[in-house]
Amino acid sequence: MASSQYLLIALAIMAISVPSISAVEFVVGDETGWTINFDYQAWAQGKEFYVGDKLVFNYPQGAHNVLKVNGTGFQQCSAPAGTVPLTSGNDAITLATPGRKWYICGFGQHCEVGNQKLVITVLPKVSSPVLWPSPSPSPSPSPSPSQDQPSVANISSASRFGLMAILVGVLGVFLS
Ligand SMILES: *[C@@H]1O[C@H](CO)[C@@H](O)[C@H](O)[C@H]1NC(C)=O
Ligand SMILES: [Cu+2]
Repeated sequence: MASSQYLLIALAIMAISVPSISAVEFVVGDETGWTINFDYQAWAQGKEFYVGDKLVFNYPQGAHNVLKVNGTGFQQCSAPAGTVPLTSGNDAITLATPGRKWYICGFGQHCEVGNQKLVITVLPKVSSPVLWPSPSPSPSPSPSPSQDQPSVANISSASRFGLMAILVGVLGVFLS
């Protein structure tokens, strides 16, 4: 029985560690893809985007594009001259930094009229595959662009702790 106990413990450790080291790929709009008249805010609702995760915009090439803009550009459905659009129809964007990210379609009135726009908030990467949540988020020497980052880190380590507690409980049932 000892070896199966080791296996269970190993599985529990993997289940705890994997979410923090693997990047998630989000297909924007899921099967609908990137198009007009879709509620991308509803799509983004309840999802947690972390640094290192990927957004994939799928659309028929030539029918749409993807422009990364700032908050003003998002509101006005405009991008500064010289903004290079993504046009492949299968555009993957790796979320490199935390904070608000805005994307619009630059075709015709797709953004203004078709509501083809997406805003998300990218959370800081969960620092390390830890078994035990660290008591405080790592101190950042530079001023952070968003004031809510420390509490976000706390929530994330709190949910990690919850996951760990569940797994320890399940493990206990197996081993009892
Ligand atoms: C944000 O985008 C707007 C509209 O495209 C542009 O005019 C403005 O310069 C941008 N602001 C910053 C801070 O980049
Ligand atoms: Cu479009």
